[in-house]
Amino acid sequence: MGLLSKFKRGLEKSKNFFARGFERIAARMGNFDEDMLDELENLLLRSDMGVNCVEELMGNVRTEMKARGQRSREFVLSSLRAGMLNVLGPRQELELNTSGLTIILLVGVNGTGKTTAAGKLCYRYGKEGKKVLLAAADTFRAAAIDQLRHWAELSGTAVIAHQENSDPTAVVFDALQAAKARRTDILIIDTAGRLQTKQNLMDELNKMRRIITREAGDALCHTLLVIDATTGQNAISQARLFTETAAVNGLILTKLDGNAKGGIALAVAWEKQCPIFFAGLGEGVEDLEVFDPESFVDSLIMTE
Ligand SMILES: Nc1nc2c(ncn2[C@@H]2O[C@H](COP(=O)(O)OP(=O)(O)OP(=O)(O)O)[C@@H](O)[C@H]2O)c(=O)[nH]1
Ligand SMILES: [Mg+2]
Repeated sequence: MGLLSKFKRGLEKSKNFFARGFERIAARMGNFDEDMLDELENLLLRSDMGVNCVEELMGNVRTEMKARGQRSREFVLSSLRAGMLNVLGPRQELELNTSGLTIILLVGVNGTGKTTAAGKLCYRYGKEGKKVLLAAADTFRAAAIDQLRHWAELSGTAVIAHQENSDPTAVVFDALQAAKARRTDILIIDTAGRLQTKQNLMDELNKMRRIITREAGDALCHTLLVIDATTGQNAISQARLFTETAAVNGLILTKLDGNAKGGIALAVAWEKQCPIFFAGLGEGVEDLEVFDPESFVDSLIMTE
């Protein structure tokens, strides 16, 4: 199955929201007038695209309409599509270190899908023939370690884990030594989404990063923020918090198959200018795809 079909299937619910909404507005008349443009703006806002991003998208549509003297449904939709692709930027693959270790540190608030993403990533890279190791650095709950072990079994991946409530940085330390000894290609680190306070959480993540720099300075380290697409505008404040304090260099957007209206991808991309590398499109081990802006946008705006 191609990427477009996978996104279309995953985004069935989001598509119903945006594409059907657009059809309702456009169906009334052949050409767009001011009222219809206002309704379109409203629809974009209700799709979770965020005020700033919507302002840019609509500004762009209006300017293009004026410049070309066009008001047709097709023209509006195609300039909207171009604007959305511009906000999302080109498709970007997560870079892997070809001559050594790549570390993927997964961060994010609780319940966004970090552990699931860790499992799906190790399955994906394992299938590509990479030697993968998982680190259970969420020691806050015993269940988190079991959950990670369950995912690891599906792909036959080794897990480095300590007891519940042990120091997560110590888990990372052990995982780094094991990765070196075993000549691991990719080390995926699952972290806690909730500690006593947000400050604890940020301190913990920074400690992990310091140990990574100290123990594996020549490894390529990505810190990926996992965001639940169904949380709406709250995702923007999470993105701000983590990118400011935890040196995030990319995003994984999960649960796009849920009741997400889809627009949050654009809202966070606009806010953070940070690439979205992967999209979670379901709960299965294979339901994580490379985020492809064109497939995403087309799935969102096309009715069939
Ligand atoms: N439908 C759907 N569900 C998902 C996706 N990703 C994760 N989930 C579900 O979301 C729930 C939370 O996922 P976890 O991976 O446990 O989230 P977490 O970020 O590790 O949570 P904490 O460890 O509590 O911080 C689980 O029930 C997952 O099955 C996705 O892409 N689509
Ligand atoms: Mg977890």
